[in-house]
Amino acid sequence: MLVTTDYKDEAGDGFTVIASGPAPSGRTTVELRLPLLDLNDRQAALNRAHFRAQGITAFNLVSSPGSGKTALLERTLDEFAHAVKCAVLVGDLETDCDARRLRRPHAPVAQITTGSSCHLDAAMVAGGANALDLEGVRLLFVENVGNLVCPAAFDLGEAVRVVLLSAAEGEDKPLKYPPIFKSAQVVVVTKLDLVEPLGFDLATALDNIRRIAPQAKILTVSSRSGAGLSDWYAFLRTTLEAGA
Ligand SMILES: Nc1nc2c(ncn2[C@@H]2O[C@H](COP(=O)(O)OP(=O)(O)OP(=O)(O)O)[C@@H](O)[C@H]2O)c(=O)[nH]1
Ligand SMILES: [Mg+2]
Repeated sequence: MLVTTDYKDEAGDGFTVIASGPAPSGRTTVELRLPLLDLNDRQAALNRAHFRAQGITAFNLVSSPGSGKTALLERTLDEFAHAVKCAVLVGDLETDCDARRLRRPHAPVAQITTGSSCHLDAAMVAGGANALDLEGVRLLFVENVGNLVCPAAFDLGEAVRVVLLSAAEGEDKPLKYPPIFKSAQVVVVTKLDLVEPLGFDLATALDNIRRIAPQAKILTVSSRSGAGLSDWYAFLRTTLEAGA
């Protein structure tokens, strides 16, 4: 026998309790269903308030696997983070490869391994942030799991969502994966040094980004040659000064 009852909590949000049983064993199973994204949004709001109270601006970096998130952060830690204290949380299903690449004496870094989850969620970020010494940190970069789909739905409590698109992926990705681009404050086209060798049509890519994400600021960079990185650092500085 299944008994399903809907309740409302003190905040007026709904949840469902499903009780089944008693089974032949005499046990009754009670299942509590809460809307997953509601829970995430609540934790994200807590994260956002916590970061703001600490004077930290959080960036959520999202892209396909291999678009150059860690490479951009490596350069940022080397060239920007001496003037402005930065910290990084980096998410992957397995390994601490990226955390080892990013580790610097002047920047706290922690790896989050998600097991089978294809995106970070707000609770993982809260746990990761607790593991970091955030004393004096002004910028927290959260490198999401490489995935152009699922991270779109999960607010982490960031102030700014940065979506990366590399020259190796093709011009059509904003058209094919619109939700993530629509949710971005900034789109960074990466691997600018590969535009020519790969025959990447940069003008079309920029048009596609503008069509899907007219709200987004667009930057073009190469973490290999350093092209465009001064614009990225200027953007970080402006965002900090604006107190986002
Ligand atoms: N030519 C060139 N290669 C780059 C650039 N940025 C990153 N790469 C290379 O691209 C590969 C992937 O870069 P990562 O920084 O690891 O990419 P990622 O987005 O962090 O990857 P995941 O964490 O696995 O999602 C590495 O071999 C980098 O050296 C760039 O600007 N130009
Ligand atoms: Mg990475």
